[in-house]
Amino acid sequence: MKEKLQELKEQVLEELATIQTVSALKDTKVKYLGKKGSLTEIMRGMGKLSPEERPIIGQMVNEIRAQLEATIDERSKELEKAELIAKLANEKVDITLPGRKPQEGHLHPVTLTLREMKKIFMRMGFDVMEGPEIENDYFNFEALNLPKDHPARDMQDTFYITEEFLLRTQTSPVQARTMQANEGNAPIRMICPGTVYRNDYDATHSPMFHQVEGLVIDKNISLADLKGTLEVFCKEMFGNNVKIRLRPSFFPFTEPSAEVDISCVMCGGKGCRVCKNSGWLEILGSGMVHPNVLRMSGFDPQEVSGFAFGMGVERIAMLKYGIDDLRLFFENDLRFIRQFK
Ligand code: 2NL
Repeated sequence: MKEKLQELKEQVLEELATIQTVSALKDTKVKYLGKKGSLTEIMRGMGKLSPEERPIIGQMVNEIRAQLEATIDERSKELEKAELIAKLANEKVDITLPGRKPQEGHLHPVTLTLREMKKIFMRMGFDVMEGPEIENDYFNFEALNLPKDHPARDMQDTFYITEEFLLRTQTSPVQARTMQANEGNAPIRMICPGTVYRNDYDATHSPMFHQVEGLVIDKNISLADLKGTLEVFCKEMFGNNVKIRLRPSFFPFTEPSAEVDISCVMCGGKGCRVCKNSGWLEILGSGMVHPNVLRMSGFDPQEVSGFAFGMGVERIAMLKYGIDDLRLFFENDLRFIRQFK
């Protein structure tokens, strides 16, 4: 028995010395020291020994087991270290290689245009006001001189939420709210930029789009103030060479009303495909605030007057950048969007 144990010990130590990998080492450990390992087998046979031999052999088995375990642990540390060194040598990282750049984002062309529009009006002393996108019937229509039976309230082009609430079709309700909050006190000089919703979808209409509306109320405000203000805006936006013209029009909330055209930014007014050979491009609607609108929001039309205007941000952006389909703004095709970096 003693010889057998001694032999086994020598055999294991020899084998351990030749092992080159951590996984082979694990296999060897199982082979000799595991539940079904050789040393364990020998211990099982101890029942056959005489009572005098049993403690001696038992002690020897324990010593050998301890020695082998210690040797295996030692080898294991050596091999792990060697394997790590080999791995580090193989997987060397070249820190001098150029890094991978994260893709840089930028502002959307509609945002760029909106910011520019706001800046121009802010320089002229306009306040910028915001309001809710879910409006009630009163502020979206009634307060703007659009009574219950007015065709512009047609279910076909408005997103109603209930009888009472709807997605605002314009940003003018913000102006009505501001007028009422001011309790009849002039002056008011404000713009309200924001998202608006109408049930329309084609190359020049989207169900969600953006508007900038403006309102000035004070004593002695005239059509000349309207024209001068909008001319400054158009020149700042499209360059000093643009001309503007006012065409009589109709809006329920202004009287008189006018559409404002600019000389075509593509051909300079000679006539081209973009302006359909007219030399002019329609860019906004405007007018003198209707006395009913002033009265409903607490201003006396005998005391003050005002002008107002409204324009689509996407339309301005299309003219500024020469884009012919408004839907491009919302399709999120990066080949289109990235051109505005
Ligand atoms: C257009 C026309 C317009 C207004 C908006 C307005 C607001 C108040 C009172 C009177 Cl509180 N008017 N806004 C006036 C004229 C035209 O927008 O074509 N927008 C895209």
